Amino acid sequence: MIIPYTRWPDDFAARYREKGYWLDLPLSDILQRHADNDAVAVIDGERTLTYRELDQAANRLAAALSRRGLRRGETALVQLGNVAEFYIAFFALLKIGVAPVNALFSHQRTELEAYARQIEPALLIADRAHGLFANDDYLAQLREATPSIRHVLLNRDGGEQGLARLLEQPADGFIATPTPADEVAFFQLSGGSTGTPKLIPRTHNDYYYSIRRSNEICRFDADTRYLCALPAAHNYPMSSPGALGVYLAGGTVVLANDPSASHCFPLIARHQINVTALVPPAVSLWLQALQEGEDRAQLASLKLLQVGGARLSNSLAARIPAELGCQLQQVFGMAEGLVNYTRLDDSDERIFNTQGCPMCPDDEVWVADENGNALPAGQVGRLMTRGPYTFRGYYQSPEHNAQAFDADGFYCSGDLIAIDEDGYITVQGREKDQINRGGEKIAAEEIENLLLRHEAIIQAALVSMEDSLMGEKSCAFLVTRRAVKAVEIRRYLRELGVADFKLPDRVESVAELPLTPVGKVDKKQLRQRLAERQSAS
Ligand code: J2J
Repeated sequence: MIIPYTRWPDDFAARYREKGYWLDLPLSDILQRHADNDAVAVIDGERTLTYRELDQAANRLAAALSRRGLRRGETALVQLGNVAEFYIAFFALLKIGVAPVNALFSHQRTELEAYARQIEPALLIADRAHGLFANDDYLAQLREATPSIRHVLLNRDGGEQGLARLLEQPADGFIATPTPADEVAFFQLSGGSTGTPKLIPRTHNDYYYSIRRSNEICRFDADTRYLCALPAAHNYPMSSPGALGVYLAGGTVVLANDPSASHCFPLIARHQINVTALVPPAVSLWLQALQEGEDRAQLASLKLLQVGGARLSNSLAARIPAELGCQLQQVFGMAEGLVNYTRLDDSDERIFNTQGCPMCPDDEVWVADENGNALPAGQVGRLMTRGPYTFRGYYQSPEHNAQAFDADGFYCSGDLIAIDEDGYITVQGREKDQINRGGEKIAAEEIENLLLRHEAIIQAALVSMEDSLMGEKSCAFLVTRRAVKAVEIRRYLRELGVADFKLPDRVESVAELPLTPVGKVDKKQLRQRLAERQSAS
């Protein structure tokens, strides 16, 4: 069985191999190569796993899953938070050629079911610590709605379905059977702009390259001590260079439950963390904590702070070395592929004011005007890209793909950027219908569709509004049959089962929605209204 995906054309694949980007190694090699390494790979609370232990745990789980009949080419839906089991499960599944979707821990029923519908998983791995899986009610519902699920494993469950039980069984004679390196290794989650969250097939070859090259740029090595404070399943802390970069380099990953200063500062001090990755709002909160008297000495070991996921203001950027006492690296990446970094030896000017440049010499990035023509350096337009680790199509989405790619296979990310003479990018805005709430992405259409199912709502438009901490928050403009309160709308959406970060921060009732000349909702005007109101207050 093989998972279908949009392949790179043969001539591109040949070139990427020739240039040494694609090595034809499975991602499980990242751990496999350290099978005899007794250095610490991951620290999760009071638990510590060496590379040897992590690899053996993954082998035991992989062996147990094969005994239960899971086969190469099948898929799994996984929802684990920042726990060592996340990596154990990820490597175990790679080893038996089962491709997971790693849902975020903040995801709820709507998201899980949308993913399950698309991949028809044979296996579900979830956590009793998640509200949905605290008892078996939702589990039964999900299984009923997803007949493909043959096996369920639960973290923090001592019973029959417990993950812990499988981790105790021996892996005698286990032989790994990963999928071929140019096939799908797993699915990454798209931030999305459409009604259903899209999945991004990532192959071993492309993802492994992206991690390896990230390590070179960020200089990760066996002395790297990385704090993973963002959701482990997100592409950024997973691969830029993230935890997988650390494992490849033989360093240590320390897991944090959240990026708050009160949680992270003591972890940094205790484990002598030298690099971590944050989104801009977390940076603001760290700076604020220091101003309010948190001891900066706790951060003494921290050498490099990566910031990405959303636009970092120049002023916040400049405060990082000055107040946190470490170097800043801006990261502008996407789960679809392309990642840009400022380089460690770039000037402050570049590090503070740009979002870096592409990591690979064969990343083709250009700026298009609305007719698809290339714009000269410095002009703002649509980001177009293709390259050895940028995907060629969303999973099973031919219609959307026809819009998201041009005839030459360039992906249009929906970002508005400018590229300077030296190839450095600044992110100027966005064309996709998405809200970037402090790095967490909300597809407006997904929420609007759910709002329209409410009996009192006739029309709905979700737009971004500026927020000093989060960068953006969301506002729902509604045309309703009767007066509705924000709390009612939020409760309604929560009951439908959407992730909390997608609930509108504000609800505005209006008599009608403004339209553009072609009859689409004029979101620009709605955003302007919010901005005017904000500047007036
Ligand atoms: C402005 N916007 C940014 C930045 C991402 C590394 C880092 C981030 C992601 C990520 C990632 C931005 N400034 N520095 O996958 O490997 C916005 C853009 C982009 C979208 C992608 C990685 N960094 N963005 O954030 O798939 O709009 O990946 O298209 O979640 O985030 O979101 P996502």
